[in-house]
Amino acid sequence: MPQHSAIHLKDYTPYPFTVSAVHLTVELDPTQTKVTARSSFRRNPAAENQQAALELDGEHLELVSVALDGRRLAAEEYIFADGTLRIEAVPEQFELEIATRIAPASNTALEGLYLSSGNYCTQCEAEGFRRITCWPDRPDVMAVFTVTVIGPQASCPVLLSNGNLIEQGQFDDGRHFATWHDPFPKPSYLFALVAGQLVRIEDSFTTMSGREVSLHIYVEERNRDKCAHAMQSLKKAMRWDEEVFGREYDLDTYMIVAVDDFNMGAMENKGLNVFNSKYVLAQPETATDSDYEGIEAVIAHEYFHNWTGNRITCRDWFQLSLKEGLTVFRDQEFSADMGSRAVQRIQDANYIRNIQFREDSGPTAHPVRPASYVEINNFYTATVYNKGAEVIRMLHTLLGAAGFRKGMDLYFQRHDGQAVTCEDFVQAMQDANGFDLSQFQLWYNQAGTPSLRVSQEYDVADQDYVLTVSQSCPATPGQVEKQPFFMPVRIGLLDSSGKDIRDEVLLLDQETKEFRFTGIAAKPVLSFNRSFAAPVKVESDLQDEELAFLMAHDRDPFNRWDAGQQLGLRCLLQGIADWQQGRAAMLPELFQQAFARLLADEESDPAFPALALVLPAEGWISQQLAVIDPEAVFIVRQGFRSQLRQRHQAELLARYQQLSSAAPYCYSGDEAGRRSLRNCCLAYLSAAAPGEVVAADLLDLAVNQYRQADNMTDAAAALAVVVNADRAAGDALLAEFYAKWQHDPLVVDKRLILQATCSLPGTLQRVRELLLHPAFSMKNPNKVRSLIGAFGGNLRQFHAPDGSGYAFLADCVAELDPMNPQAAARLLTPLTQWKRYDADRQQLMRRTLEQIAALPGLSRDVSEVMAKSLQ
Ligand code: B3K
Ligand code: ZN
Repeated sequence: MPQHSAIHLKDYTPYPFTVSAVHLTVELDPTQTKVTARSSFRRNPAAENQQAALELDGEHLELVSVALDGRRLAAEEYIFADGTLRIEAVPEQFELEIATRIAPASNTALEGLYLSSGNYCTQCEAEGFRRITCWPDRPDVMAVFTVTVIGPQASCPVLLSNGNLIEQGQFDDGRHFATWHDPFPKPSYLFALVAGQLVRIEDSFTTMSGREVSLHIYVEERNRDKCAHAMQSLKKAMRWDEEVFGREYDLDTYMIVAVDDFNMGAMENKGLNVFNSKYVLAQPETATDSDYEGIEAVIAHEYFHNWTGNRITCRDWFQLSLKEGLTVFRDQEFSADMGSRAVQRIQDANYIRNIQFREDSGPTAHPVRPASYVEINNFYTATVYNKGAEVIRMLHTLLGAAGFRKGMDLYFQRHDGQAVTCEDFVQAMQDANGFDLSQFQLWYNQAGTPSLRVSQEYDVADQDYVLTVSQSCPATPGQVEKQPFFMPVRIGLLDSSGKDIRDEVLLLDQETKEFRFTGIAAKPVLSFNRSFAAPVKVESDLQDEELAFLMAHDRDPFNRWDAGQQLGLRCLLQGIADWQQGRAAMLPELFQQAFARLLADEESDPAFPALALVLPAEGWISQQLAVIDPEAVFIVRQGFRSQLRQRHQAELLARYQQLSSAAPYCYSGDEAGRRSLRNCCLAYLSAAAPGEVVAADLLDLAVNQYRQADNMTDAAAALAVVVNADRAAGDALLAEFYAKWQHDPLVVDKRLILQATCSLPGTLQRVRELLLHPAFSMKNPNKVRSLIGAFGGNLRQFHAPDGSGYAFLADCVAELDPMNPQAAARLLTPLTQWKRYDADRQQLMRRTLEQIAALPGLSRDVSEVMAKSLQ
């Protein structure tokens, strides 16, 4: 395996030059795009070495010419090798002109300038700009960009870049040009260019100071009618950021472009966001409620970056969470305000526990601010994004909403226009509030999920209640010893009627701490870590009956939900132990009754029971096992779902029917909640243990729902039920579905996901066949994620004991890595967890990893994941 060297945070030094302005001229051509960059450099007075040579990054491009202060340099006056253009002796101040040639049509990595559906677009974060021209491609070098885009009028009627359009015109040869100027100095990763045949959907927004901003969404003609929800979401986000953070948009135009080929969700380029079309396009017939939610969240996320990311950016890529953790926190808060705060919190916490905790306990674990990396693209992770957001949320809990806002205001005031570090952010929070956050900084530097042990003592005579909380954090790669974290833990004490007698935020700052509550008349029931205020694991001494009590009474919705999850988990773990020892796994009566109460609950927002009725996810159950046993997890969980159906069939059916609606589809929180509970009942009605046949009348319910649905939410939910219940019936519906939707790539992705996640035998064979289907393309990341990525999450089939699932993944990585290393590295995630499985699977997974590691010419992305996994 090639050895790629790591970059370390401790080695950071300022760039020896500053660049005040750059004029970029891009003459578009699929195979021969010519880029000219004219820029003004000057020595950086803050740099240590005032004699340093000029070094620019440049990769995957042809260097045509270099001119310094108007003089073209001879070949021996510079060196261009290994990704660096080096000019030894340069004056104090100079103009540099660099010409490069690139081939967007053959750019399958989707970094830099590439073609998607025949249209040009760019992705420069983190290090894509160096594939366009030679440049100091690092976020602390900020310049004012003026960009002239030149392209054929016929195939590229639309020519876009960041900022404001300042000039446009025609040439005699059928080409035209547009010049854009962005007055805000920015790092190269925020540069964007889009050109092609696109239509524009227009709207406008009046900012809090009365300025009119034009809002433009650019899509292919066929998608013209699918932009209304994205536009609404954008306007809501703009208003919310004004109201909650006092942040106003700063340019006259805000543009969003949707493209089908995109490695991530979207990109916050200044004034010109480029989006994966999945996060823009929606119509009731094609998008589900969760697609609608996702669009609202991602549109808001990218918009919020304008202040947290663009106006204030990162000093270096180690600080990625400075913008990502903070912006995820902001988008989560926005979504909570737009819909149900309780539901939002449950979903976000669940994501942390299922995805981030797993990452944090495996070979690729890293702190929220990593100390080193080989390939930065491997660090756009749940830890940097979502744990980073939890760290911000803890600050919000510690300082309160008003204190947090004061800290944000100070942060903007101090650092607007700068490239800064995570310390700078925490310092602003500290200074604005006079609150010592030095110990808190550990959250940025120590990886691993802390675990809290909780014990309670109650003294009847003294009416004293003492809570003892201890924290520990397991070793993670490169970090054996951990210091105690500083964290807020919200707790409630409930009396026997279920009322709160206390609701407090405890500050845990030592390994073990005692919290004493006086005047407690009777032993209370403890509701610990309310709203998941601290992103930690908890081992509590609560009895099953206490969990059932909290499920019924806790006024903190997160803990009400979590009590059910904990109880469910205990039952599942017992069931798994029984099954492994050849005994029947039976769901206990206590849980059956709690389930019945949730089902009968007509008071709550239906979205709550819809979440609470779902048994803990396979991934969460697996994390609790010393050795993951995929069959046991799957069979016992399915068996319990079947037992719940047998016991509550009449009630499930009644609730399913009661929740139906004759009104046409409309996306709203209430309606989405109703649909999710109804679809949850539908899924239970077809729940079957492996090998058990689903009764025809129950399966028909789903088939009928599929046929009658006027919207994708109900259609896709019904289809998922049928696909997992009955192979023949599922195949028939999947064929119908494809015939109807084959022209719509986002809907076709849903079909791929359903096929790849089907838990029935034979799935791998079908997935292999789908690789050859015209609906699949290895070049499109959405297709790769929907088919291969989704299959990697199919616990039962991916972990087939013969290792066929692993071999399949290795084949895919081998094919994909030369095309798109970023996407290839992400596919490896399930294999990185190999040490968590039994000896046979470990051996198969390890061998697969070794086969991948032995592939010639492996990318930096894949090599880094391999090296960590095999250590
Ligand atoms: N900042 C982009 C991520 C770019 C990923 C580069 N590999 C999306 C976002 O977080 O808003
Ligand atoms: Zn982001």
